[in-house]
Amino acid sequence: MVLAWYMDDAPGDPQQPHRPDPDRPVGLEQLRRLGVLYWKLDADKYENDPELEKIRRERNYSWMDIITICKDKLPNYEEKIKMFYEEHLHLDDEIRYILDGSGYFDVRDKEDKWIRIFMEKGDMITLPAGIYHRFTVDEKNYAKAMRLFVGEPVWTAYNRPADHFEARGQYMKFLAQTA
Ligand code: KMT
Ligand code: NI
Repeated sequence: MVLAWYMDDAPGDPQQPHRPDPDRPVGLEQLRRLGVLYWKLDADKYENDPELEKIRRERNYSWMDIITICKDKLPNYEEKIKMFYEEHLHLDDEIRYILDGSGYFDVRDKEDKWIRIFMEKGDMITLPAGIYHRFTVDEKNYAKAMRLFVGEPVWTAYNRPADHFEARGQYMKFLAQTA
């Protein structure tokens, strides 16, 4: 099961869980209503996995690469970590499959509250185009992820506010329909 919760408002290190007490869990169904899709796969066989191939084929996730997020492997680590954690949106879906390590994807709900999604080895997620989100590794400082795209990659992140984009308008429409 995916582990997700409403974040607490405590200041401090974003790489800590920020999981409130008492817990405020968020389920798959609620994520789905935000357009966030989730799969659990066997990351040990990502190089030859019929389940992964099926998802990629059905959803046209044709392009992929692998990024390792840790101090020693990622050039400009500190700068990139900071960038990933700026609230932003993309004009295409953000599709990530965690092959090793772990991290947090934070997404805004309909009331603009932060939902934190804990992603570890074997977790695959699609964040829809136009959703405001951010990413950080957790306190272990290590994540290896497959990045997938429908066709050619579109990397640009638009920091909030970015409400004038067509993709944002489309996403708001989607949210209104699933209310
Ligand atoms: C992004 O766009 O936020 C990222 O690529 C985060 C790193 S992938 C786990
Ligand atoms: Ni992003």
